[in-house]
Amino acid sequence: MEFQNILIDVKDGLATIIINRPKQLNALNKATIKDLNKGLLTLKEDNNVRCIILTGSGEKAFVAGADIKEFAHFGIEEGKKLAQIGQEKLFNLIETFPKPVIAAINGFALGGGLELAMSCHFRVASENAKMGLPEVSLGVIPGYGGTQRLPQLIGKGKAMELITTAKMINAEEALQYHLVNYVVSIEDLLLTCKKIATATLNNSPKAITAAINAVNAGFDNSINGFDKEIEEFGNCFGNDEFKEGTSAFMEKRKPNY
Ligand code: DAK
Repeated sequence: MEFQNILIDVKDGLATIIINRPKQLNALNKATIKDLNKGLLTLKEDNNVRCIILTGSGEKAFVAGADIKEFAHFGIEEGKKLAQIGQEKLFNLIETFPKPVIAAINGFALGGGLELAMSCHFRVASENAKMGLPEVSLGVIPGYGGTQRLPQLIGKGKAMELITTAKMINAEEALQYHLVNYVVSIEDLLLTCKKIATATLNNSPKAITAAINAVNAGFDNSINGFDKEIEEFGNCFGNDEFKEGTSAFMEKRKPNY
């Protein structure tokens, strides 16, 4: 797969997507959002890929925000339209992705960059990482889901503080707030993510998708999460991977999904 702004490496069931605009600290412009959308849709259909790691190139930034130079001249309608398109084509696509998506935060994750990391299923940060939603310092608010996902992850009070002060936090603070699951050295970041990803590879891909759907339902006001869990749980009984998983247990062997 060839893209202008991202690199994709697929190996042993695991895809690593690298946002590759290091000179602009991997700022998210429209072209990068388009590349990410296309790349993710391709990986969604690829049965050889079961888990995805998303990171930024270099050791300085995951993504330093939406590309300020690109949206500086926008009007009201343009802003609304782009927020909606971006949310649908990238941020919601990742959140509802049927395979686990892990953000490897390798430096600055600001504004749209933190929003991108928050749309992933979970996050691991390097010790040098800095995170924040500085949008109000630029006269806008987080427009790629940040006002919703930050409170979901760290609670309303802390989220209000971070959003209204536009303050950056370091990796240790992010760990304390449960914004990231682990903090490791920059050298160990991808290795740690790969270890976690590998642990998912032994499990039923269909059950993992069902679990992602059920967890997400709990954060969607239009759905009863418990009802969704019952539905997804029931559906598992009709699929071949459930039969394989239970047969393997009884035959004292590893399942082959
Ligand atoms: N956009 C464009 N270019 C960026 C950028 C960004 N967000 N962040 C950094 N760069 C570029 C810099 O302009 C510089 O390019 P040159 O001047 O060399 O050409 C290069 O990356 C290196 O940056 P610095 O020289 O500034 O590097 P430093 O180490 O001195 O500082 C920094 C690193 C991360 C502290 C600093 O670069 C910085 O403050 N960056 C901006 C952080 C930020 O405010 N991010 C944006 C948050 S607001 C929307 C939806 C969502 C949003 C907007 C619209 N719509 C739907 C319309 C979201 C907005 C945001 O994300």
